[in-house]
Amino acid sequence: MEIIILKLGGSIITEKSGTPSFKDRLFDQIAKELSNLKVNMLLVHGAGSYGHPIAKQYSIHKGYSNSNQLKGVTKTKRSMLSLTLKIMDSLIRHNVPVFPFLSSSCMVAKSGRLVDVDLMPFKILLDIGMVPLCSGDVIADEKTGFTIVSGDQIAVHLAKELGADRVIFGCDVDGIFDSDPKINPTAKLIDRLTLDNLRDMTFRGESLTTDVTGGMSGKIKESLDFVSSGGEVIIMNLNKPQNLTKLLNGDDVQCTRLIPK
Ligand code: IP8
Repeated sequence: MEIIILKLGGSIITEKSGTPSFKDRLFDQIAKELSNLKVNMLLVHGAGSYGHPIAKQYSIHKGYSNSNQLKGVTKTKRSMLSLTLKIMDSLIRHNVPVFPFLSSSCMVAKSGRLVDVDLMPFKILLDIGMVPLCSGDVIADEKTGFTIVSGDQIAVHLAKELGADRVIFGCDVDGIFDSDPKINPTAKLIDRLTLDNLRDMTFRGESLTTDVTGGMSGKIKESLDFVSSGGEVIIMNLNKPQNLTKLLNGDDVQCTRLIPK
């Protein structure tokens, strides 16, 4: 059966600004949709307000430099765990057979890039119909002691290693626009981007749109290899009810597809 990796962006599951807050009503809708899907699904969630502010406060993304950071690592991990639990609770309410993974327990990085990921448990559990759930996380790093690995990097890495057909990035915007849709009401959604378009955009260092944060160009950089080896990456809006269901049913959905040619 087809394997799909769904990245639940931090902006979809949390209120990004302010104190950590989970968008429970929206996520319940998503969980309901997930419960009806007939695909092998692996979920990776982002951090939003549960991870980035604390990580920044303690410079965790810069690696180990002093022992004061250790408290920040622990606090970030605790906060991320509490977010994972909220996601699990909603999935359980909707009878999704979720199986949580702590990324830091099965993944190691070197200078911020994943180098060692234990795939076996993911494979076994996917095979019997469970829905693995992991997240962007603070993980051990061979060079820097610890690092932050984004859910985007994890999603694409797992897709490559597990032979997934598609990675779907669930965001709070329809996809990639030709300008900032929040500033420019005539901004147009780009429905398809080929590898050539993508490399060009990434390597010129363009901000693809200003509204979708640096996170959008990170998704693209992470996706290049996967797309060039034949995988499909879709950036779509999970704020719109039934969008995911429609997409997976092959219906027409506003989104951006990253494709080889
Ligand atoms: O929100 C970041 O994951 P992301 C993880 O997917 C932490 O970039 C702990 C900040």
